[in-house]
Amino acid sequence: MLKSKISPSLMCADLINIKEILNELAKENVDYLHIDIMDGEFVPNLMLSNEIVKQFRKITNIPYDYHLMIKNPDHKIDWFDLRENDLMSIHYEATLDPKSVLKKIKSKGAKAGVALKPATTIENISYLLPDVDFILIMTVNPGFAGQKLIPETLAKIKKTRLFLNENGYENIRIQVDGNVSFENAKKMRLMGADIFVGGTSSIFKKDLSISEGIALLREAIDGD
Ligand code: S6P
Ligand code: MG
Repeated sequence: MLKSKISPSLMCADLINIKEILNELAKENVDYLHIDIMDGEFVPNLMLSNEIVKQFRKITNIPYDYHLMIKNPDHKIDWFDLRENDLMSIHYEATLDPKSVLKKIKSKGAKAGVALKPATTIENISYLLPDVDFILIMTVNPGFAGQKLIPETLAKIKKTRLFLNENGYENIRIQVDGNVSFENAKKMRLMGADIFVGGTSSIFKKDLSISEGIALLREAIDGD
């Protein structure tokens, strides 16, 4: 099993206090900052802008994990402050030519991911695998935080992990995003997920501190 990584979802953070939050996340050694970029077209919502998150680089060195929920990302990759060690995923459903967008992301030294809505399967994207570093399995419909897990997506994680292993892609990671609660994270890990996006159901859960949320998430993923 690949080593687990955690990626707090900044759209769920209290943005008024972003400086303190980023410092706290650095202290907790989180692996990435999950940055949801939405365009109001691919999903019915608008979220974090590339210009705003560019500013956050002044106060954090944590690599970014961009999740682009935008139509036709093809000519938009250059808009982003994309650095080596960052992750960037694009949705399979958002472009006619995902392969060339993935190649473009990799050409910048970042890791390229293909994100799948709940209805998209590993078979749909098998031709992309040579150009993919990770697969983002959405476990809710993209667009909003605070939703309920779509239970069928758990079996999809397992099916995807098996497909990857059987076809020589053991090193492709599986990221999960959407209602990654402590309880669900444990199940997702058992199914083969290794990058966990933490939102309102874990790291930014009401009535828990960030460090408590992270400790509980880590325990759920890698504890006994
Ligand atoms: C949703 C977005 C996600 C959310 C995250 C929220 O479209 O891609 O990254 O921020 O899922 O987590 P939670 O625990 O509130 O579902
Ligand atoms: Mg996301």
